[in-house]
Amino acid sequence: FEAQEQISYTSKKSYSRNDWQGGYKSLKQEFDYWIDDIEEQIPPELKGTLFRNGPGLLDINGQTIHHPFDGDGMISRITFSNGRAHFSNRFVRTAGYLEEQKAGKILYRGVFGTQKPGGWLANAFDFKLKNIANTNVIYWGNKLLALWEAAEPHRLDPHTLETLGKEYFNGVLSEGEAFSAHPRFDPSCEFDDGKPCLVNFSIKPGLSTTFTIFELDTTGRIIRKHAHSVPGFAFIHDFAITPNYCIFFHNPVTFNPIPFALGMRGAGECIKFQPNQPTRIIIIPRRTLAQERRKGVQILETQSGFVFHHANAFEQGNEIIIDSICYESLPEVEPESDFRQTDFDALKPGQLWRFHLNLQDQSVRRNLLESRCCEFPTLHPEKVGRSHRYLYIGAAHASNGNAPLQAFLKMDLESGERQLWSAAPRGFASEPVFVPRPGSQKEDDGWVLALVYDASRDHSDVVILDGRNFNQGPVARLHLKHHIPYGLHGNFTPE
Ligand code: 3ON
Ligand code: FE
Repeated sequence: FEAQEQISYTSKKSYSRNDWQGGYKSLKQEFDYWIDDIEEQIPPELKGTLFRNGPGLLDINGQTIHHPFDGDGMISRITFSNGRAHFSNRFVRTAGYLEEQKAGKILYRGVFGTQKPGGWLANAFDFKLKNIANTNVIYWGNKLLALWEAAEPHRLDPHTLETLGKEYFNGVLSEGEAFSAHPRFDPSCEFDDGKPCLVNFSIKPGLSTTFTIFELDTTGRIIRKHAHSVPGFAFIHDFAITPNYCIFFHNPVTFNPIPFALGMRGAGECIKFQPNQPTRIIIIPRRTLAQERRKGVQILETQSGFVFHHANAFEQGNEIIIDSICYESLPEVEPESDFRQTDFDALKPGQLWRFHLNLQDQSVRRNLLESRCCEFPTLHPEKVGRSHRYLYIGAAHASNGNAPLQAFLKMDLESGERQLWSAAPRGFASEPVFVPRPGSQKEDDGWVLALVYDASRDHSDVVILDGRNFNQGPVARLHLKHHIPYGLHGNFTPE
């Protein structure tokens, strides 16, 4: 009877937790090969390189890390040319990675609860950070950079993926200074004759929080840098830009450093969500030239909630409109719990909301765009900071409830149409990346590239969907010779 109950219980779900767990194993080997196991065909016009970053190690020589966000960064690279694709992966040789691999044990505490062996006494008063370079990878100004939000970027050789060292942008960044993992690429900067530019930020936490904004030109030079301070502790992972503004969601959280100091919890586990306090939306002008007589930093308020990722923002009349994935609260990482045992049903899903920020009367209005559990929103690169029609997002297979990502959702915000391609029951999704078809005019004319972990083979696939139509399934599915642990972010470069 028990066995029967088990079956009916799991058959309601689009996944089994055991399958999902398979994507959270270390990949210790580094590969370099042409992908030869391909379903259907790689579009011959698809030319360029997809770089992905994410935790490659979930253990250090058998000592398991407490949370995937603490895992050492590993870059995967998939290069497309003439209908063929090449794969390679390399760990970022950060100082901490090299030391720990040599020692064969955990030497650093992680932000999300990884501790050195030996209990709290062995961890107390150790405030060193290991820059794990695991969150994003960008190619900008002829530099390939692995990013982690609490410290400086690591530069890699784009051809060999060899780690070249830490990047300080000609000394504009100082030793240990953060450069977030969520830069935004402005396709046409109004203040630089319409040339593209990269906008990024850093957060310096404390009793008050300092936001620093960086803008880089196409040669990779930091051409603007300015800092602003706001009261209170902040944990801010992502932001959005418009031609004139940077927008941050200052989620209501407090930080209690004592369990961290005493070696009992990671710093990230000492952040407590405050459901009865509002979210403050911080709007920082990208330029503060006196003659423009712009208002300074504006702070608007909205409901409590937690946002990791924004899809996009744009200006419309007196408003800034921003689409973001909101959670009802920040799930607390319990020090005793194992992330592999996550009870998805016990957590609230991330959902896509649209916020209207009225700069005239400082009011905020919001409406739900999509109730399906989703995460990792993306769009056409030319639409960043401009009004967009389409979004592509990682999504759950089922239309309600919380579950791991198994599908990709295309949203048409004009017609309201949704298209879903699902890899369920045994496939697990990750961040999609939209690549415009060369010479295309329409916003959805391109491909959506993503890694999918296939539990049935315990390997990962590179899936290519047609951005115009998800309904006929992938254009091509490239089978890798191994799995890739669930990753975080990445980017495509046509080079
Ligand atoms: O806020 C302070 C400043 C700061 C930058 C204190 C602090 C120590 C917490 C801190 C450091 C923050 C860090 C290192 C954050 C790293 C975040 C990270 C590696 C990943 C975040 C991922 C977010 C999401 C939503 C991932 C979703 C994943 C899935 C759906 C699974 O596939
Ligand atoms: Fe992120």
